[in-house]
Amino acid sequence: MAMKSILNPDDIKKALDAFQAVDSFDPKRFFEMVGLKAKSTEDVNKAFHVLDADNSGFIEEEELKFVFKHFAAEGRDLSDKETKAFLQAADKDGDGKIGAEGKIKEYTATHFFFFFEGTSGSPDLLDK
Ligand SMILES: [Ca+2]
Ligand SMILES: [Ca+2]
Repeated sequence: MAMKSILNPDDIKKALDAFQAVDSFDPKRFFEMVGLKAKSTEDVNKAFHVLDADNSGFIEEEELKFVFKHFAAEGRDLSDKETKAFLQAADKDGDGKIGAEGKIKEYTATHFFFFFEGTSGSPDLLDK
């Protein structure tokens, strides 16, 4: 499974170009630009699986660092600062990894991509 089979390659390219500068990464904008926001839960789950390279069911810090690589082979690595900010934004329960957050025990990749959105578009389960 590659991101290119889930997302539009033109959108991927635009998004990667937009965050080419080190420390410019904005995860919320990025996931909007690649078009994940408009995707079905199924597709978002697929994308989550791509990013969860070791299949642990979670996206850990070392996987976040290489997020761009999963979108394009030439994508840059995230800086430590970007990786930490990304993790902090997404890791609602503070266990150092992204996946099922807080009381949500079930595997719910949708949370990963929609937590940035507050209420609109985000599953009701979030933040409870
Ligand atoms: Ca993992
Ligand atoms: Ca977590």
